Amino acid sequence: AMLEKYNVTPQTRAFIEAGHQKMFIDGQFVDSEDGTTLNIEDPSNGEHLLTVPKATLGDLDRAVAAANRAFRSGPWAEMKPNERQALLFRMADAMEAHAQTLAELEAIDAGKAISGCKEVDIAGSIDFLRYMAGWATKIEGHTRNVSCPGETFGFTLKEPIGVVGAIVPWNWPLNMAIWKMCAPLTVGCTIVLKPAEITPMSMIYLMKIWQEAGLPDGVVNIVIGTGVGIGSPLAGHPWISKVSFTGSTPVGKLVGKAALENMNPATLELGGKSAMVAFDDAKLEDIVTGTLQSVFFNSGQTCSAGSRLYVQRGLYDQAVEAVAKAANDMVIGDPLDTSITQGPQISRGQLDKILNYIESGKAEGARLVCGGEQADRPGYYMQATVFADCNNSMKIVREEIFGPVLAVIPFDTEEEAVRLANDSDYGLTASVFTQDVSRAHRMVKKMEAGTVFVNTHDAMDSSLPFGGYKQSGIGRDLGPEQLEHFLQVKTVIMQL
Ligand code: TXE
Repeated sequence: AMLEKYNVTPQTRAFIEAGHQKMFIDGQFVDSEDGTTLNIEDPSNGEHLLTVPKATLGDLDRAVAAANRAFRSGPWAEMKPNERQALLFRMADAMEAHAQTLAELEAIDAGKAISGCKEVDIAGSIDFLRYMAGWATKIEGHTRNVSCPGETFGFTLKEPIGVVGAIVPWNWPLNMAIWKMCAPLTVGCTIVLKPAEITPMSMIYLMKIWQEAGLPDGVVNIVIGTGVGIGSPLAGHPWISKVSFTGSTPVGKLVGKAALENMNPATLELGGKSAMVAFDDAKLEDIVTGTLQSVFFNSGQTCSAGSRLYVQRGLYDQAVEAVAKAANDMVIGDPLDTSITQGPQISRGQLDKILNYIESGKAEGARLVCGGEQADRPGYYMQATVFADCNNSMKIVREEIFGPVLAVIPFDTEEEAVRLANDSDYGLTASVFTQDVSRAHRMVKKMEAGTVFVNTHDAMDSSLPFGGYKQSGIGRDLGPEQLEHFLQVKTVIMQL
């Protein structure tokens, strides 16, 4: 239905009209060895889009074996850092040339509003690949002034850790995969990546264009399948050396344990329930922009979304009114319509989860200011919703809803704001809204979160690390900090 209504690129049209797309192992587009498939649906109307292979354990083994071969021998293993850097830049250029198709496939598959998807998901991914590529020639060990007996020279080497097993979710399918792949590729690792089983399209297309750009066989392998079917076996696979995961906290714990069984480190980017704290002197437009960039962006399906808004009593009524207006102004529609700001939720299951939280918010006495219902159209659309007069004992304030649902809570003093904001199992991001520089600095230090924003929320940059405190995860993506997760340090002591 979408293809009839919108003028998509010939590549997008051909991709979907093919009716079936293959996964990518050792430089080949392949079906699963037993021929089984998964159905991919369009979340904006529930219609069938196409089928993809459902990998078996044998397919997974072949992918991991190919990644091992590519890591140890052949063109990738022999590539100099500056050659690898040049290749990564070519891969980024290819993404730029195909940005429109990538955005369309992502919008169709994940239900993303295409304008935001192009600006944030696709452009952000290209920027990050270029950012990381720059580090390929700048990986350094150290020489140390050693005091060993005799004449001794001591230094360290940084080496790529090996084959990386990556597992990513459906909320930012291309972007999260790029977050997982760029750092390992930069330092010379190879990858087996499992997209979420409901959103594999952009990764399949990316492999077509990366292969054309010159990515050698086996360096990146894409296996498609369920979490239990191949995600868990990938995380615990004996031939990988590192696990990198983004997804829910319960699954992250399973993945981390599976990695540790093989003594492999795991980077885990997990759930969140991030607090926005607005003082009386905050600018309303900053608060509104913060919600539009986080809890109301991407249909609220963002781990770092500011889903709890604490407002000091003097600004409280005005802030509730302002965020409710922002929520009411969200434009729901077809993902490919460039004028919309909100697409559907990813699935019936996620929509039902959100609707259950709405009921729980009402039952626990929160005041529904706007939204609160499934939107009246086909597909899994949810109205942007604001609950006011919430408190920290309510489920809608404690648990990750993963939808466009904001809970607003009043506070009186700075101490109270700190206590309420930190009263969460999660610690991914937090934000502070104030014109008082001293207070901003005090709050930054006190917030228990991997990222603290001031007068904004969910601003990202390729150079700045992103990751969680507390139950929001272990390790960091982005920035030079991420590179360390894919490097081993080798100590060399030479008796001269
Ligand atoms: O996530 P899962 P789900 C949160 C959000 C959402 C909830 C459930 O609150 O409502 O999680 O979403 C793979 N071993 N987040 O169930 O299952 C799975 O196939 C190995 C926040 O979709 O964590 C997919 O590729 N892998 C989060 C990936 O894990 C397994 C983003 C993520 O899916 C597995 C997504 C297993 N046992 C959901 N089980 C964020 N941090 O942004 C599943 N997977």
